[in-house]
Amino acid sequence: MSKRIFKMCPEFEDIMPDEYKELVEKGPYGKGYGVSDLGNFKELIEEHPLCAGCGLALALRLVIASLPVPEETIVVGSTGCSSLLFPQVALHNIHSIFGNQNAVATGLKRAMQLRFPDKEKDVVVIAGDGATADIGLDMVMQSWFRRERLTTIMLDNEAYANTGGQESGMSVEKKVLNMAPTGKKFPKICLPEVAREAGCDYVATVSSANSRRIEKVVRQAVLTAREVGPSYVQIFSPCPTNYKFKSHESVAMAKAREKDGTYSMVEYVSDNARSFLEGLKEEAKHAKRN
Ligand SMILES: Cc1ncc(C[n+]2csc(CCOP(=O)(O)OP(=O)(O)O)c2C)c(N)n1
Ligand SMILES: [Mg+2]
Repeated sequence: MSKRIFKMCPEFEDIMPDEYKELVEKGPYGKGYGVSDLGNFKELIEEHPLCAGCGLALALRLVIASLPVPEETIVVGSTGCSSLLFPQVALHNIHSIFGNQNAVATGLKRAMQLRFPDKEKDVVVIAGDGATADIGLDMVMQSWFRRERLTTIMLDNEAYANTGGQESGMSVEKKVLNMAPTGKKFPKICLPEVAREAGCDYVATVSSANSRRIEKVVRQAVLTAREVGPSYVQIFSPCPTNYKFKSHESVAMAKAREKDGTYSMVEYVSDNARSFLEGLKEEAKHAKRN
């Protein structure tokens, strides 16, 4: 199996920027890296186009470091702030039209199963709250009902951030945003509960300030999708630009919302997923002992 998922076209080598070459050479592939290894590999080009203090950029870096097998993973993204980042990450990724991400991921996963019947190819959707909970909700929920073997990760900045701050279903009640001047009229959608009821075998929420929990839940979600059924992870990713706080306050903001319970941290695991994940833990313990 090739551990190098990105290759530079030799004809372009002399014109590609140095940091892109570095991304190809020092990507996170094949070494079993985790979040504590961030800084020892290159997952993202430094001069990415997101705002200073963007909680979503931090979340994405942590997700990349948490994928169980990045070299065998394909990320399906959608329009929004994260789509500006994807061309610059060291992962196979595909952009889908806003809202279509779980439909595109379904086709991709099925094609991968046909093309590589002896390999596990993890297909992971990473999209914003608008793409997941509003405009793409139909495709997202239908993929859960159909029990597609996908992991859906929402980067929840509680707004349509990329288009200047409209409210999304995930915005908090009464919140006034640049383009929601009278304040939101209904509460935040409880998508984790919707995911559980729609048949996801593993559901978890986490904040971008909690790197260890991101590592744990992303791994469990991807492995559950591989072996059991659909999984959903929702990552609170504070947005300094639209929620109007200072860029250096982003991590504190995530921690505060986690602590005061205004962003609830939940984990729902089906019986099948629980016995599968417990089996994995037992195997790991056994491997450590021997
Ligand atoms: C089919 C379609 N509808 C609408 C848009 C406009 N649009 C681009 S990004 C965006 C908002 C994205 O919000 P979200 O998914 O929360 O991502 P964020 O930018 O907040 O990360 C919208 C409405 C589009 N590009 N394509
Ligand atoms: Mg958003």
